[in-house]
Parts: sequence; structure tokens; C-alpha cells
Amino acid sequence: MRSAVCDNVVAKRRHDRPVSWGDQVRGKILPLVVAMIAYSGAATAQEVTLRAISAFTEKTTYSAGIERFIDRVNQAGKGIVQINYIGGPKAMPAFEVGNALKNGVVDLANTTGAFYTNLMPEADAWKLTQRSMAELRKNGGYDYMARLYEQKMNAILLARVVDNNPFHLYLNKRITSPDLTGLKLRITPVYRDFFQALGATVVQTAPGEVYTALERGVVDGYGWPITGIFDLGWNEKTKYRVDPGFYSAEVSILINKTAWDRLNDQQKAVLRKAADEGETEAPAEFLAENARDTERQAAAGIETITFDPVVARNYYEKAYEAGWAGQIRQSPEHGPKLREFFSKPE
Ligand code: 173
Repeated sequence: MRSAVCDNVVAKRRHDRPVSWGDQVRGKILPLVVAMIAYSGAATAQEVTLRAISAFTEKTTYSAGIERFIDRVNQAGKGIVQINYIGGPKAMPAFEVGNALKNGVVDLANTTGAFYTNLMPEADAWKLTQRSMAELRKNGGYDYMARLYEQKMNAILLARVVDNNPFHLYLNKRITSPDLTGLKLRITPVYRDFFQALGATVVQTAPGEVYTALERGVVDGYGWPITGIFDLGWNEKTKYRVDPGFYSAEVSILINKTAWDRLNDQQKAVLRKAADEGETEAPAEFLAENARDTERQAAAGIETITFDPVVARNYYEKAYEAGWAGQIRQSPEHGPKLREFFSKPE
């Protein structure tokens, strides 16, 4: 439109006739008015658009939290702040999301600590929390992590939108005791120390590669939470689930700190409110989803493998023992402190 106006002016001048009032309007005054409107818009328009990405496939269990957050922000933030959802791993590999967030390639990210241990090994410790986020925000545990997020990720963890959601071992070979010798299992850093402590051989893959790995028999099983195995069809390639579950899956919405610092108070308030709502509703929501998916797995013919109570207790305790040992090995400075904040009171 603006270039059409300019072209018009140039064309008119070539005719070398006296400049009429109409020409003046088109040539000088109109562009001025257009520029003034544009300028006043820029001066008063507060609306900022942030770019968001998820490490999990769009419209599946572990993207639901950020998708609801985006809906809330885009609803409450009209004229203030909006989010442009780029999508899931089709747009960016899961293990790249942490880097992209840190470097400001995206402003917001939905991901889990295990996917960016290269930048911040301590982030994988969220899985070991035995206290609620509400408690951790009061007891200093959140604040301790917040400093590490700022230093190592240039980020703020706005909301943990997955909690109360245990991980399990899924298998295609029956076991009668928690001895995983001879089994090859798909992992992320979440399960590495525990499954290796039980004798397994491990291979790390993004969630998007699990189906093919199962189909080709490259792995005998995989680690995953209690919910979500139906999302990408893994139920078709899964015979057993080992109980009990262990840890508490964490997926959170992170924001790049530089992008956050550029926002005004009103914009921050819209994001904070949507984040707080998401974090508050997650624990109860997942308890309900856990029960639903447990039934759904049984209905799909997935058999549960259980152990004697004492063996089961040892299995569960070994998960935490191996998990914390791994954390402390990778972060001797912060691991012990995080263990104090995160563990349940004795
Ligand atoms: O198994 C995984 O890919 C993983 O680490 C994870 C973490 C949180 C939620 C779902 C999966």
C-alpha cells in the first residue's frame, strides 16, 4: 500500500504538470498521515508475540500443558501478549529444544530436564522430587533451581505442568525378578542410572524413535511414564509393564530470560497467571490420567509384571538411590543440596 502510494507519486512527477492539491494529498500529506498512524501505533501497541515450541508431539499427553497455557495466554492476552506455537519435534528435534530456548531461537519451550542435561545436568533432578511444587516454591528448592536455570540456561521455569506421574519400565520379554541383565532398553537420562544398576544395556532415543525401535526389535523395552503410550501407538508393540512405577515425570514451560526481561508488568502478569493455573491443576489432573491409562493398558492386553512386596520395595528404593547417585556424580556441587530440598521428610 505504501509502495503503491510512492509509485503513484513517481509516475505523476514524470508527467511534469503543475502539482495539484490532489497530487499533494497523494504525494506528501497521505504518506505523512500513514506514517503518523503507523508511528502512533508503534508507540502505544503493547502486543508482543512470543514463539513457543514443544519437545513432545503436538496434541499428545505431554504437550497438553503448554497447549492449554497458549490458549489461556492468547485469550487473556489479546492486545497485550500472544504466543505463536511453532509445534513439536517435526519443527525441532526434542534434544535441541533446550539449546534453542537458551539461545533465544524460541522464547518459550515445553520440555523435560532429561532433554537438556547437556546444558544443565541438575534439571534431570526434578524427576526425583517427592514434594509438591507448591512445597518446593516455599522451601527454597524452586529458588535454588531458579538460580541454576538463570546461570546455565538463561531461562525461567514458569510452570511444571506434569507431576504425580510415575515412570515405568515397559517390556516385550517377561522377567520374574528385577534383574535386567541381557535386556536392551530404550532410555533417556531419566532411566539410565537405574536401568544400568539393574544390569540392562541402554540406548538413548527421542520419543519419536521408540515405535520404530520396538518394531524392528532393536530394543526389548523402554522407559516411559504411566500415561501416553497410546499417543504414538506403542501399545501395539508393548507386552508388559513392570510395577511399581518410580519417580515423578516432570515437563515444564520455560521462558528465555532475555525475552522475559523485555516484557512489561502487564504482559508478565498474563503469562504468570496462565502458568500458575497450569502448575496448580497438574498434580490432580495426572492422578486422574494415571488411573485412566492404567485401565486402558490392561484393556489393551498389556500384562502387569509385579514382584513380592519386599522385592518391589527394593526396586523402588534402588531407583532413587541410583538416581541420586547419578545426580551427585554429575553435579557434585548442587546434587546434595537438591537432594535435601526435593526428598520427602524422613
Ligand atoms: O522417556 C522420555 O522420553 C522422558 O524422559 C520423558 C520425560 C517426561 C515425560 C515423558 C517422557
